[in-house]
Amino acid sequence: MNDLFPEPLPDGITLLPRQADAVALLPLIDAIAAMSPPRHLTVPGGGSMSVAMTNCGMLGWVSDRSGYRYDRIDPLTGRPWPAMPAAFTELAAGAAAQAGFAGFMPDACLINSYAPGARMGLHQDRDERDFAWPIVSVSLGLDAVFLIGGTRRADPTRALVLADGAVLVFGGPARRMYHGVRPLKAGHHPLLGARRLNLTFRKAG
Ligand code: MD3
Ligand code: FE
Repeated sequence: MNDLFPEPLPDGITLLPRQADAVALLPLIDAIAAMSPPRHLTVPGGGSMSVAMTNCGMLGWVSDRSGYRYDRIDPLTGRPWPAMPAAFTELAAGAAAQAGFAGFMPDACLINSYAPGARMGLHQDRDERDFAWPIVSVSLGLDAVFLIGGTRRADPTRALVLADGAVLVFGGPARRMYHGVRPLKAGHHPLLGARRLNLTFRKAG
């Protein structure tokens, strides 16, 4: 259940509330951030994203003046991205299996860090090779308002609160839907402070 969206979820979205534990995941995220620090990527238009990003796994999502891509090398460090912890892979594969996607083996985990005011405009995720695999999202820390629309940018959107511990699986028709995140409101989370983290697990390559 959620406050803003009492109707059934759109086809292809599975919500697993309180499935992820920030206490267990935060030390793993901190270790990744110590090797590949979160940074505000430049977008092709020249601006910079309000969300700070890093990655773990064989592939990482990056953006610069030339466009978006997955890369084996962190452009900030010149080294491969930190390995994906087994606990991450298990969480993502377990959630995907519960949503009907047995055999999901993510090769990329994008870690998004939101401070108050950070947002993500409406977009589609289409840099991955095979859209038959879902994307698994894990939210930690402050609540965010997530917007999900249709397959066209102009389609109406609906709002869903992503709370600490929520795991969502976006597969089937939902995989191609436009989505975004409203500016994060100020607040305090006992572990994360004034921050929200979102992990998205992908089969990118
Ligand atoms: C629906 N992240 O990293 S997670 C992203 O909260 C992204 O940081 C948001 O959108 C965040 O690309 C939303 C939920 C999510 C992630 C990927 C999707 C929903 C999705 C891909 C397709 C459809
Ligand atoms: Fe996205």
